[in-house]
Amino acid sequence: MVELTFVMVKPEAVQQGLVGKIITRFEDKYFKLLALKVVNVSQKQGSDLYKQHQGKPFYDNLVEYVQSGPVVAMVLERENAVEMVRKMIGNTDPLKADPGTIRGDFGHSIDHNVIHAADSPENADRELKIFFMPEEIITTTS
Ligand code: FUP
Repeated sequence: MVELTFVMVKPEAVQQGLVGKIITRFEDKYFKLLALKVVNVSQKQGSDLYKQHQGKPFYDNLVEYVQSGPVVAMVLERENAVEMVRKMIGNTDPLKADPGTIRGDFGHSIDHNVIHAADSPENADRELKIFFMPEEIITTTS
């Protein structure tokens, strides 16, 4: 089924100049780019994005970290987009992520792991709304 997903290149990866390489991987895999922006994440956006982790020991650092520099947020579309992106990014911990995955190739550590991607269509819909107004998402791509 054709679906949307939400992806965010994290601050350290933007700083390292990895945005182009990461977008190329998705373009090479036939994703359509429906929205793209560079964002300084607010406290509210950061805490909304990671609200399922509220109360966990790493939560405060996570929300602080995502605000530490610009991120690149995007909405991608293709068949089984959510599952495909999760495969392409690899395990949360770059040490466990396979080579060839984005985290496996570029990730530094579990808390500096290059990229965020929604883990279900429901979360994709929730997360993309934190960063994009409906009119910022292209609906006519063919
Ligand atoms: P993922 O969906 O692969 O990004 O992984 P999680 O939802 O489990 O974690 C979200 C973010 O929390 C990770 F990207 C990094 C951070 N995290 C930690 O810093 N420490 C942990 O032990 C687990 C996650």
